[in-house]
Amino acid sequence: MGAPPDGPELDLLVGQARAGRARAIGRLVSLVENHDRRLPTLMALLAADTGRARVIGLTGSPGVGKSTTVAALVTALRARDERVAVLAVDPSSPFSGGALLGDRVRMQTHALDPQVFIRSMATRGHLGGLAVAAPQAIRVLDAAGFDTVLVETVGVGQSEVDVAGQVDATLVLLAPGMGDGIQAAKAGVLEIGDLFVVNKADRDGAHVVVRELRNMIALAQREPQDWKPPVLSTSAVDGTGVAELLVELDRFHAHASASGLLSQRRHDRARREVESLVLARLRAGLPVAGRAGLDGLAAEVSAGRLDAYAAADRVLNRS
Ligand SMILES: Nc1nc2c(ncn2[C@@H]2O[C@H](COP(=O)(O)OP(=O)(O)O)[C@@H](O)[C@H]2O)c(=O)[nH]1
Ligand SMILES: [Mg+2]
Repeated sequence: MGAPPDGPELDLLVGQARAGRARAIGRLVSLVENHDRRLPTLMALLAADTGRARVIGLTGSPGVGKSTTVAALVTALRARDERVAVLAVDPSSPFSGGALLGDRVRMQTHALDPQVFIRSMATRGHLGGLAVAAPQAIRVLDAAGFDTVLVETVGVGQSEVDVAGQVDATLVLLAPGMGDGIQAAKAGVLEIGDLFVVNKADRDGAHVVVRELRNMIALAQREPQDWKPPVLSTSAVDGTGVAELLVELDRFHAHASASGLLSQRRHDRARREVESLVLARLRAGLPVAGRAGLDGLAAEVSAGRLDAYAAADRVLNRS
């Protein structure tokens, strides 16, 4: 395969993105979002510049205060002179920007800061879904030289919206009076959180949620050398507890780097990404005859005249 005709334009964009130009970074994220055919070229150009950013995922039910916490963390990280990127991933929306517009308003104090990049991204319909789109977008931001990338996503516990597999550290947010607490823990949240934050500490019942979580975490089987997820309490609206949260995030990063957990996670992430690309390519490369015959085979299978394995073999021309 020769270079695409618009290769030079891509080179230019990558150069500008590396120099921190927001417009170029935004255009590269758009290429990811639109699964542009130049993505393989783009990823090849970026590869050597990746692996430096610290990627932190924030997850939790809608309304717990993820965006508010992101904004507060950006303020704290900027005070340390870090360059920060925010990626709000909306796995349900076919459009970017729409549902997350409110977040942009909340982020407006940062919108004029050239060292902060804020972007929302939709992933529905993406070839390979979140598993491919999020790591690619993160890679763009990483290569653009951001020290920290904050990834906000809705929902926990569902594989499709699970951000845990895409980031270096997962922050699970809960809030009192949200039906969270025990319920959230039951939904598999305890396993994915590296840090837990009970936000809206200014509200009644926050300390109860903190206590419940601490008890549940204490019960979990863990090796002595393993990381014990801290449970913090914040009031993101006024910044209470955010400095402590950052201290714990730093402590986790140091632990993960030293223990090999970070490289293990990055390895697993790369493996999943390659795997989903392989699967997407296999799906796209299905013989036309096989694809065309799918409905006919489905009819045979549903009528009980053929089993699904034999049908699959026929699609793959194995029988
Ligand atoms: N009382 C209180 N309200 C908060 C706090 N943090 C966020 N909120 C409010 O909760 C609502 C949802 O916050 P948002 O950050 O959009 O939640 P997200 O859906 O998880 O991103 C907004 O009205 C926030 O102003 C907090 O610490 N205390
Ligand atoms: Mg939000």
